[in-house]
Amino acid sequence: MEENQKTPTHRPEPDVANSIPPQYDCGCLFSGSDNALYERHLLFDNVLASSEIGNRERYEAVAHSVRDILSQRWEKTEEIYDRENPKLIGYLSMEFLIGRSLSNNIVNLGLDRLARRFFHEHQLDELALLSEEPDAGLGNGGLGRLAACFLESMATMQLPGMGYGLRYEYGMFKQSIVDGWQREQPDNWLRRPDPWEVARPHLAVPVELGCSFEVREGSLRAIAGVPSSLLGIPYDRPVVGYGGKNINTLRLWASATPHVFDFQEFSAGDFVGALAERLTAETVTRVLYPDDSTSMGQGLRFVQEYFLVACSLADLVRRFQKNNSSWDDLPEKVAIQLNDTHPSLAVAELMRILLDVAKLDWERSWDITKRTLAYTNHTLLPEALEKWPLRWFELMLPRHLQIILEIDRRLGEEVQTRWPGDNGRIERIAIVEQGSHLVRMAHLAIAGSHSTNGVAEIHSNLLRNVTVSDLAELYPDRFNNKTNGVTPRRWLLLSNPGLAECISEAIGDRWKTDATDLKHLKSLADDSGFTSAVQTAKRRAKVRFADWLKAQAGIQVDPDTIFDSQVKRIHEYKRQFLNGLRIVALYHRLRQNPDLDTPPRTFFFAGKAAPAYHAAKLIIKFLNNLAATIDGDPLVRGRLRVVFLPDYCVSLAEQLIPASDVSNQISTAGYEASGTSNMKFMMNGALTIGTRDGATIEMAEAAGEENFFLFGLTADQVAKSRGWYSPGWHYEHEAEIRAVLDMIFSGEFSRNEPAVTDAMRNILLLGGDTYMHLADFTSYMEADSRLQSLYREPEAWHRKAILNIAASGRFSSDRTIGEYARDIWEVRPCPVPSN
Ligand code: 26V
Repeated sequence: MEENQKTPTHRPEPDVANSIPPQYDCGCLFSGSDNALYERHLLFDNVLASSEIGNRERYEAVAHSVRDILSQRWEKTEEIYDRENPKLIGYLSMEFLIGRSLSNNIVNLGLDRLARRFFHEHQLDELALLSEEPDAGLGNGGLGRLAACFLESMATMQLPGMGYGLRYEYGMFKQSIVDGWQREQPDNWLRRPDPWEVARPHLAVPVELGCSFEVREGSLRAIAGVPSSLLGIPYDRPVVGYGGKNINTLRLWASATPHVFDFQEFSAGDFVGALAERLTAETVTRVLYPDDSTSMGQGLRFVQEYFLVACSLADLVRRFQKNNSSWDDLPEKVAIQLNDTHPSLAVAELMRILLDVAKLDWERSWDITKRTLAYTNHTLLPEALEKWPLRWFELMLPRHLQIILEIDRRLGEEVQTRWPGDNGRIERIAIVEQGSHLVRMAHLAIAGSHSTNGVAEIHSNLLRNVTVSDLAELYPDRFNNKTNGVTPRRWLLLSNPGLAECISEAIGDRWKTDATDLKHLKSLADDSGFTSAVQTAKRRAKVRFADWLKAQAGIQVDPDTIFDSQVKRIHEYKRQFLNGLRIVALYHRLRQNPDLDTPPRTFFFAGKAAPAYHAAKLIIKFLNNLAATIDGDPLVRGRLRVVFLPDYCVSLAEQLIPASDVSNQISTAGYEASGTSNMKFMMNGALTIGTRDGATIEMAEAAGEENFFLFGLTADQVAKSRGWYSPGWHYEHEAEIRAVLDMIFSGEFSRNEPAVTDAMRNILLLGGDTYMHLADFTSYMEADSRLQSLYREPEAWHRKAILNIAASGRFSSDRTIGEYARDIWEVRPCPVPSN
């Protein structure tokens, strides 16, 4: 029964695994005949002499050919949605971390075999050609990548879903490492035309603001009292579902001025003024904020958020009105999901539309708004919970402010009726924070929607019981959990073809669209033939990664060592420092006892620090110093290696994750909402060493804790020991901690850089060790010893790896989306029939 309950009602149809979908006439792409798509694009798109054609041009020609093939189907999807008028999901997100599209679209269209043959016949270097595509890095990390996985799942499950985001001209910055420190370079990913985007200027949307702006010294300044407007130009990208049946749309908005085409103004003489205005308007979508916790001081970010909301709601309302007549039907026809509070101005914007445009009364408007919107929370960190100054609303969105104040007044009344005289509670629940005059965006999102969800069980519980407990008590029925997931198409089929094939040979390929099918691998965990096939696949992925790394970065690593990875944003709570302490301890042990028999290891780190987050940048510096010291010590050569991989991005993850033996998920318990790289590693047969935090708890439960290396304090223990925890105690009483810290503080890893050592001493010891590194150190080392012992028994190791893969099906984003569709959106699939 329980099983059934959890099974989503919407299952995608069985896949077409590598058969060409009948609806495509794609022979021409790869035929080599005169009018083949590829040849034509190659010859005519760039107007270049054939001697000047390089891999970039070849990439573009292949991408355009694939786009030609999918374009009819994309059109058709739109046509069917228009005709069938199903309930539509609008997924609003400030971030979509898409990565590359070409190989993903080829696989999802079922063209991979043909493509491989084509590359072979044309003697094209497939890897070199694919890597001509820049990553679409329109996101910081987990939240943005989740949005991309969700869109892919919706398309695969034939759910009518549309992603709405911003077309940042500059995505997530490029990271390089200079002298161990992070350097940031702008990511000009649109420098060359992007074959996947289609501009739709005829669908542009005007956005009205209560003030004007000028750009001065790089920042946007408001000019009070002079209303202005912007134009949102949509750029559409295809989201190809696996099997290529439904092709949904990701619509990204670019800002422009509505006046630039105003010839009146031109002929009136202010040509230069008009162009300057255009530059100011275009500033709004110029750049993604590269900070996943604190950009609250930035007015431009606030404008970006409103711009996304205004454009996307106008678009959704326009679509709705095309086929529907009564506003009361809006919640039956549109479900809007707010990806974190970033688009939560949607509450006020939808109210404005219903009150001022549709002329409905307050009660009706409020009811429709709540039933249409739903909100997902992705973090409990107080510094990442958005609050915006009331003053900015006054300046830019005066009408929205009126509406928010009225929502707040009524909310206060509701609390007063329910808990008369409980003024403390009214204050805690209020949308506008007393004293600070800040608008709490999470409160607005919770009050103005019918669903609030966290992204893993533990996170949803903490959200409900701690972070917003008063609101949860007021609206208990709104709160629910939706544990995250990742798409098995990109994260297994595409990135690990060797393992994918080995799985399909064993259990067929239904798992590609029903990942719960992976459970059939469980019975093969003791099958020596299958175990050795998995082992071979891992070994090949490691060699492939090592070759790739050598070619890309000139870094040489040994596939015969344990590949032990921690890849994610650099944050104190994620505790890359703790991993560093473990490595120092292992190094120290070898120095004390060179004859120690330990399996050789390579530790990989990758991740970006917010440019203004000094402690995070220090972590990067320390890890690079550690790498250099260990590299320079002949005593541990071939036994220990630390590699910091610069510029972590989706494409790098696709290479590294399949090759990893060990996944580190070691956040201070209670701080990581869910994690999603943990799931990708699990699907690829890495074993997890981690704390009981986020979705790792559910992953261990699914695979059996005996197949995980869990360690450390629980979230409960962390919270309870906050008051009396003392890192000094651990330093005094635990010999290995002291040895490790003394080694670091002695400057061993940072010669002539006392500032680095001092800062580390402050974070780990003198400053109180907020994230409790020292409390978990010893149990981390114990878990690591268990891991080392297991690695000496390859059969036992791969048995556990298989049991992990077998249990990873639950962490497919298809399962997550099925739950959203059933519990929150109440949407059904709208299949686009084959021709
Ligand atoms: C906050 C801000 C604030 C200001 C400007 C830019 C910005 C960008 C992002 C954020 C929130 C980041 C929250 C986030 O990424 N949370 C992660 O969400 C993942 C997907 O649910 C989850 O797996 C991770 O545990 C969680 O840290």
